[in-house]
Amino acid sequence: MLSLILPTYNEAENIAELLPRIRTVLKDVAHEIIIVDDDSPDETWKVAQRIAHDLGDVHVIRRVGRRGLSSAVIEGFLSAKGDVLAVMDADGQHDMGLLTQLHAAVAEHGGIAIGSRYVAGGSVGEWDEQRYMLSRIATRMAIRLCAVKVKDPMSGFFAIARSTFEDIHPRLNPKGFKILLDLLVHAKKDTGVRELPFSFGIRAHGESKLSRRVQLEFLEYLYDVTLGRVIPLTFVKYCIVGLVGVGVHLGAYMGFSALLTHDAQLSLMGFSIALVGAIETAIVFNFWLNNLWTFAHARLKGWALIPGFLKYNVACAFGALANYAVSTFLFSLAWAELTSVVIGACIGIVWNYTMSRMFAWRSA
Ligand SMILES: Nc1nc2c(ncn2[C@@H]2O[C@H](COP(=O)(O)OP(=O)(O)OP(=O)(O)O)[C@@H](O)[C@H]2O)c(=O)[nH]1
Ligand SMILES: [Mg+2]
Repeated sequence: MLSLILPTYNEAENIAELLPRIRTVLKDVAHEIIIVDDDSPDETWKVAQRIAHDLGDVHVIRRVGRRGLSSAVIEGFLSAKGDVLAVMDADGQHDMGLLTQLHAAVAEHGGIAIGSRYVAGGSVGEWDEQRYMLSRIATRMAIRLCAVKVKDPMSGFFAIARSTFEDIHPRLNPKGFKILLDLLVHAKKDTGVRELPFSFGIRAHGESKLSRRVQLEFLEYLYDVTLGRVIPLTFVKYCIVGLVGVGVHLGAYMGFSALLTHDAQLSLMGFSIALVGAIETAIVFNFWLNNLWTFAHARLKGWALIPGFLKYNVACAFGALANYAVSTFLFSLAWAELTSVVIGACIGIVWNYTMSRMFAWRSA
């Protein structure tokens, strides 16, 4: 039996057109169709549920509060009944005529069968030069990581034997868009893979979800499955935010001190006030960027931001105090303003790091 997963986000118009056509194509293959929708604002799930109501072999999973193509596909696979699992975009770009061949290839040989744009006879259709180049570069980088080499590891159109999926599943890192790549990265080397050519079509209705964020997630994924195994991505992001934060600290200090300088003179009091303003500005900035990027997977929203921000201030308090004490001390000894500010900021960072090593992660 074939279980076909259709991941959807804002595909209400497409799904209504697609389902009857898929059923015609698969009329001679025992199958079920599982639509996994991430609570689309255009209510794709509602349209799909209405259609599924009359059709025993169509099921809808509506995921609330979660987003992500890879994780949606995995959720579909996990709830499927078939011994062959397949996935296809729900926007009409994948040639559904190939479905029976993908199914037959896996039913006969096991492993994975890919609808491939980069083998002879396949094509990407009407992409502009920029998208084509980006895709080629990303594909080349991706191929290097795959345990099993293929021409199109980024295709969203493939079938996989249930047993192969179950074997790989515990090792998956379902971040972002590229579920096939993740399967090929974590597959056993001797997994049988076949590529069948197809031409990538034009989206029937609606908009692409291949945003800049998705592209950034792809780069993060590449890091995760290589260097990220030694140095976690979250730590690297935290350090990058910290470094940018030093720049913000300096910039804010210069702004505040300009306001407090009179007749080209900055008193110790003025210096202290500018410094406190700069330290808090840097704390606000670091909190904002860490919340947006470093810890995006656990992002605080709405009212939860307030206690989160207060706790973050407590966590930074010792470093901030060390920063303040060193900078004002140096300034009172008549050191140059900016030198005092930069040395204070560095001491604050070293202090935070040392305290963390000594008390929080003693044995790390
Ligand atoms: N459940 C779920 N489905 C998604 C998500 N993002 C994209 N999809 C679906 O995954 C499929 C592929 O997304 P597309 O936006 O078509 O990506 P693409 O085909 O690479 O890009 P285009 O050529 O611009 O269409 C479509 O059926 C989308 O509706 C998501 O976050 N959750
Ligand atoms: Mg598409």
